[in-house]
Amino acid sequence: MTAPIELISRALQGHKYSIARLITLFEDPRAKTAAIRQTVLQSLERSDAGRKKGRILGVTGTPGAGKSTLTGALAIELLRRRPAWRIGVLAIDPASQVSGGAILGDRTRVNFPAHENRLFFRSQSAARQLGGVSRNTFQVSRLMERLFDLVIIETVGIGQNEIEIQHIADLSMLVLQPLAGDQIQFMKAGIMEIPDVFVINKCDARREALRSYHQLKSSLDFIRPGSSPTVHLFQTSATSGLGIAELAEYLQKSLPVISRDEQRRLQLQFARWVESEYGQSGLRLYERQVPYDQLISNAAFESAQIHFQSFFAANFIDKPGPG
Ligand SMILES: Nc1nc2c(ncn2[C@@H]2O[C@H](COP(=O)(O)OP(=O)(O)OP(=O)(O)O)[C@@H](O)[C@H]2O)c(=O)[nH]1
Ligand SMILES: [Mg+2]
Repeated sequence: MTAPIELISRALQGHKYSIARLITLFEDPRAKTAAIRQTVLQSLERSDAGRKKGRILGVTGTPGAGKSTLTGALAIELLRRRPAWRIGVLAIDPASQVSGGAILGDRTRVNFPAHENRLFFRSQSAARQLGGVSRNTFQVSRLMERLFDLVIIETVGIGQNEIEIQHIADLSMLVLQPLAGDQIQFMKAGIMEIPDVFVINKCDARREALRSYHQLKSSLDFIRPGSSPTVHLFQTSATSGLGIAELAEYLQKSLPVISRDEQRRLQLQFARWVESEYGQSGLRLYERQVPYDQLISNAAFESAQIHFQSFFAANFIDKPGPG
């Protein structure tokens, strides 16, 4: 791989092929490729366009609830309201094959001219997935937030404890469909505690939708009493456009002002990375001797990866990690 300087400046201009190539670099979890990722992030930080970090919206929910369609509709509506924004969509694909942007674009039914560079799609295989995201989702999100004003991550349809997105996104949105009987399950899973925003999609089916709305509202009042001012509940139809403006209005106002605990997020994700690359023995080593608190500042996440690689090797000479 040649010096990525040109790639970076083209990516910052919205050139899709360059963005895709950079993302591929960030999908590689190995410590030995961390140096190049660090170079990329550092040059992004030095550039005016890349210095500002975009926000990350996590879209999760039951399979088939309309996450992709809603993501597409929201992206279009947000761009209509904020023409200067760039939006990157990262969809975690349950299928094991990695597909290009076109296929996802089709799936979301987003009708955007090919030369439109304010909207970018990427799908990521959920092979070796963890809680609805792929093991590389976090790494990729760190690149994408430098390239886009908003990154929307659509997770694989969630099950009982697949709420990993909460540790990556600034705001998590749970998409349900009317009368799916999801509510009871979510109560059990404790998943209702997580999302900042609840959406009942497919509200073109009016009667069922209304019933689900009230059911969810009373569940929330029960599980999260007194939470009404902070929990946001929307009814949408991604296909007819109903409620999309209200949801977009809320997101466009609230996303830019959310603050995040970056250090905590990086530390948690570093431990995740250690575990996925070096397994339990790596994790034990890390937990016994966490020397990384200082290192895992934003820019030095990759240095910490490089350092851990040799740290691990020194402790497990005859048991090298998969990296
Ligand atoms: N009636 C109606 N159908 C919808 C709506 N939103 C999505 N759909 C349809 O529901 C089906 C699933 O939509 P997707 O957007 O693929 O749902 P998803 O949650 O992304 O699905 P997975 O990623 O496969 O879990 C498609 O046939 C959509 O056309 C809606 O608001 N109303
Ligand atoms: Mg989908």
